[in-house]
Amino acid sequence: MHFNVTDSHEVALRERVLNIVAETPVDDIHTHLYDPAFDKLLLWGIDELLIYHYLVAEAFRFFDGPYSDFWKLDKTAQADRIWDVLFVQHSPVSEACRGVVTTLHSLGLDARKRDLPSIRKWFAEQTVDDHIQNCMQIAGVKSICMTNSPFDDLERPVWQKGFEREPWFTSALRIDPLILDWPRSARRLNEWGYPTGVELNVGAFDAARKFLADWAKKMDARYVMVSLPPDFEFPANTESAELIDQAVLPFCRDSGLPLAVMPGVVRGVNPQLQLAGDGVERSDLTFLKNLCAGFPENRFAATVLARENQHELCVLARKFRNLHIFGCWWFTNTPSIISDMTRMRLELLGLSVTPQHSDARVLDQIIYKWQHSKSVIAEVLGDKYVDLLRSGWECGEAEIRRDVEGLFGGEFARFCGC
Ligand code: RAT
Ligand code: ZN
Repeated sequence: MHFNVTDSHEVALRERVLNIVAETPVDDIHTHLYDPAFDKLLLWGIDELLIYHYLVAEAFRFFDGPYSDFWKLDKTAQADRIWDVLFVQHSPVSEACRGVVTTLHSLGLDARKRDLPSIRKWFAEQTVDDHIQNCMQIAGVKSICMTNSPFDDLERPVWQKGFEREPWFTSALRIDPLILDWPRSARRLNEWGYPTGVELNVGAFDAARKFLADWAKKMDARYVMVSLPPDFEFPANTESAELIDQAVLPFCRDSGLPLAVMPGVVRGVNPQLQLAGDGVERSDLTFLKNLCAGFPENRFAATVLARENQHELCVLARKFRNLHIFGCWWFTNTPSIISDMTRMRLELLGLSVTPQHSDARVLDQIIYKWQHSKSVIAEVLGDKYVDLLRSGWECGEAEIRRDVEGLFGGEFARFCGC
């Protein structure tokens, strides 16, 4: 039976949801942004926006000639070429291109004039500290979780030297090289004072655990994170699986940190595209089921790259409360897919999910990534509350606010045990 609900009641409810979603500040739980102490590693401004690898991949579809013609250009010249081909010669309809437009518009710049030099001039007049505040305020982001890798030669020295962190920058300890390239990582661990051979044995696992403990402490990490290929298996007789079993999981249990896994990425499908050259394949999620079932004392967060995996991921989360689903990652971060995925997650899991993270690599991107995602999430939530209303359950303002706060960071914090 459907309750008799007037159209105006539904319109008002949708409007309320829209406003609450717009007003609710977000914990952005996965980005590639840095505290300003990392100096040039924190990317911002129009040229960085234009040479974002999502746009590079799109621009190359129009470029003729060797890839090196583009790569040999300096940053400004690369940005010029991308602007010309994706914004002047064609209309910027893709999600990544529209993102630049939304961002400029929200910063008060008129992109319609197609005047790149004057946009550049405006950015040149900003200071980084003010710009961070400005972007966070416009985006409604209250904290930014960095992706921090001790294996990154540019960021490691900053950690080693020490710095005072802005309180709104949190950290996730990223460990792809440790898991996916042990022989090289073993050599590096040795150099850094964690004696180990390349052979995996008790000593090697001890060294890896100590390394994780030291870096998680130094970074004050909220969780540990690794991206994985689509065919990743666990348990398995592989270095990666053994390291997870004997080093990462014990460390996570001891420290209480969740392990976030990001399966589905195929690195370097077209190496000529450099950072833009990674692809996607459907993952075998058996490994995740085995982790969740075999290690109930561990907590796992997951975002999966292939659209085809999203339904089974939701079902997996229904079976295992030590699994938290987050974000519409990378190629799934487009309005139509966010809409599908968020709908499916809410329908199968209710509110125990984190529907989105920004994955911003350029500070200014938090503006468009959140604006675009929030408008889709608000629409989906509006539908859900209206469905409830028609079924005989009305949610009040405070209840909706509570739910939305959960979706934008509260649930993840609870899951992490914060
Ligand atoms: O989305 C991206 O920018 C990718 O290049 C990756 O960094 C991905 O998000 C990852 O964290 O591996
Ligand atoms: Zn990322």
